[in-house]
Amino acid sequence: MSMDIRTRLSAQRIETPSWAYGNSGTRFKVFAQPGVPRDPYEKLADAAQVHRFTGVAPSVALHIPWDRVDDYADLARHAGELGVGIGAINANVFQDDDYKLGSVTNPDPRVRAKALAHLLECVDIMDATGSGTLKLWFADGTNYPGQDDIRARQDRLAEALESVYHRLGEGQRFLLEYKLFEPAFYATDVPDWGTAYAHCLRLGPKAQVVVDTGHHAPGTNIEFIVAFLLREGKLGGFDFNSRFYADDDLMVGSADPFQLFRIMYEVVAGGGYTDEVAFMLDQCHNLEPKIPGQIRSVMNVQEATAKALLVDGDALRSAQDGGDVLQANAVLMDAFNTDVRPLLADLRRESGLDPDPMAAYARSGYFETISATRVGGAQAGWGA
Ligand code: RM4
Ligand code: MN
Repeated sequence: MSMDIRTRLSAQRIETPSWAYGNSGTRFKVFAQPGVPRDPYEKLADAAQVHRFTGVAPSVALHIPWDRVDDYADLARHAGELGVGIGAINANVFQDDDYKLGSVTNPDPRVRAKALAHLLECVDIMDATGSGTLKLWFADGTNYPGQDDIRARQDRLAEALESVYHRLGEGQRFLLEYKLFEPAFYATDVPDWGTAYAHCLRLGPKAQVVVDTGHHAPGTNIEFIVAFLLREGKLGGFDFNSRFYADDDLMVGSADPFQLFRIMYEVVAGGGYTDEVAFMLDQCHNLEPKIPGQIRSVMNVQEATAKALLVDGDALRSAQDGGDVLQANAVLMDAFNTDVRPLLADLRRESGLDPDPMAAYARSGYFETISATRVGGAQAGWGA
């Protein structure tokens, strides 16, 4: 195996989301877990554990207002002391009564102004934390035909995105996220990659699309979207998770490791395995413990990446050029069917980590400590 694969794997960076460490659940019930953080400082401490045992998760995405603090520079300092940094700032314009009929697409200009002010506040937080990425997901849409004017809502969206775009500073960008449906059940304002792409294209290079792997209709070929966006320079990053039915937010690589491999293959083949593309997790651990849930997820992304890097590009190209369908498919499957766990264990050993992050975390006693010390106060949750 080429040295190059090992170096590239060691350089991987996967961002974990602050909200994965808080309590979460379905619309029916949130099950509290012992030791769950009470504030953003404690969430960062948990995220630092994921980095400590995997070595490849050095940044943490924040969600505002879930992670609102008085002094963001202080929060960033705290992160630095823990050996991690602040990653993407996720705006939240979906949990205020005012947003019932939409945020930036709301027919009421007062509500639109309020939503825009929040998005701009998120850019201020980027300035204070040194974050380069703003992630925008809009729950906006309508439930009934005729409820609002579909085209007018696109105009309002475009106007807000333009204001945010012009507020971005040097080295800052926004990633526009799409989602097929939910909470809107009739017409979602940014339902698919094409809509997100069109808005980003009009604005310029600081606007890119983020692919949340749980946000498509069943059967959608996500790797095609990845290949297309990369080719156009518009793939800004991923929100990784797994789904069986809708936006399930399960651990990435758990439902369909083959799909994750196919996605990572297109990333690698399309030149997207760089710092320009953000590999973020967007997950909730409703049943399983959260820190090991994140560690497992990071490892799943590493495994898919290792397999993608193992694809023999020359053999693939010559099979493709020769029209050898079976051989081309076999080259890809050979890589997918390779057990990369020994390679990753070896790489961890080389960088001074335990080869088995799950076991090392379990042995560390961290869970016992937080369960015993984090008592009193309100546990963090997703605020739903
Ligand atoms: C949304 C979307 C966003 C995430 C929230 C919690 O469905 O995926 O990226 O921030 O959920
Ligand atoms: Mn997402």
